[in-house]
Amino acid sequence: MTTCLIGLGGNLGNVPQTIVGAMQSLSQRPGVQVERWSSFYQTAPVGAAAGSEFTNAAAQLQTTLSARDLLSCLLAIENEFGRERDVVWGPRTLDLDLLFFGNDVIDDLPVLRVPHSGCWYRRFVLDPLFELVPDFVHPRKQQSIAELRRRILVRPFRVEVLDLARSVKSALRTLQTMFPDAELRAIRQPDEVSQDDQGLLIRLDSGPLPPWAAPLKLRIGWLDVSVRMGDRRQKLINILRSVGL
Ligand code: PH2
Ligand code: MG
Ligand code: MG
Repeated sequence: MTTCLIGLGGNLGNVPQTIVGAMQSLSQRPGVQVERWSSFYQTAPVGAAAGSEFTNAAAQLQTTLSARDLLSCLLAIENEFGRERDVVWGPRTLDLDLLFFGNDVIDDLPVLRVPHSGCWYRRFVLDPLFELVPDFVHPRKQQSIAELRRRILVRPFRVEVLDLARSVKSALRTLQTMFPDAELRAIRQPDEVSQDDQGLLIRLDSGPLPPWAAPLKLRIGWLDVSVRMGDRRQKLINILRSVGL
């Protein structure tokens, strides 16, 4: 038996009713028991095409399935409740994300990353999880849900963007006015990186890291996102919104 945590969300139709229906459907699957779920949270939509306000929740399950089989099961239930996949990060009736599968770290499967890559800095994931399992320790970050949540509640919230291509500085200036509770900085050299683990340290481009930056990857607040040039601004906005800024 493995204890799992899943994130639930949606913003089309009667989402609370859909979530309850999805939990019932999940309980009826062989090898899956739904133990409990959180209350429902109304959350601001993250993403330019995300649509209207979301309802989010989290649930705790026990399963004898593998992570991969549980994921297939979650996808089947999304489909059962009318999920359509035409727009990436678009409005949806139901999204079921596998957040944690016991203490497993799975990153060798292209379709399945556990723990879920966004779960440690997204307010709409951490608030419901905090209600269910405040002391559960993120097996990669080695911090509890309560600690991860407290990190993103700090204001001003510091965000350092590793700007190796020297291209984000002007974008950061306009974003700073949109996000007065954030403290945005572009970082280009080792001595500009702050020493503590507050806030987020983000790299938007992929490719090799300079030797001085490679050790920083171990930092709790490190977030590596590879995006095309034109998408950087929107990606940053999405990250800042998911932190709750
Ligand atoms: N899920 C998304 C995109 N944006 N915004 C909120 N508030 N809640 C979500 O669950 C959510 C979102 C993609 O999965
Ligand atoms: Mg999701
Ligand atoms: Mg999903």
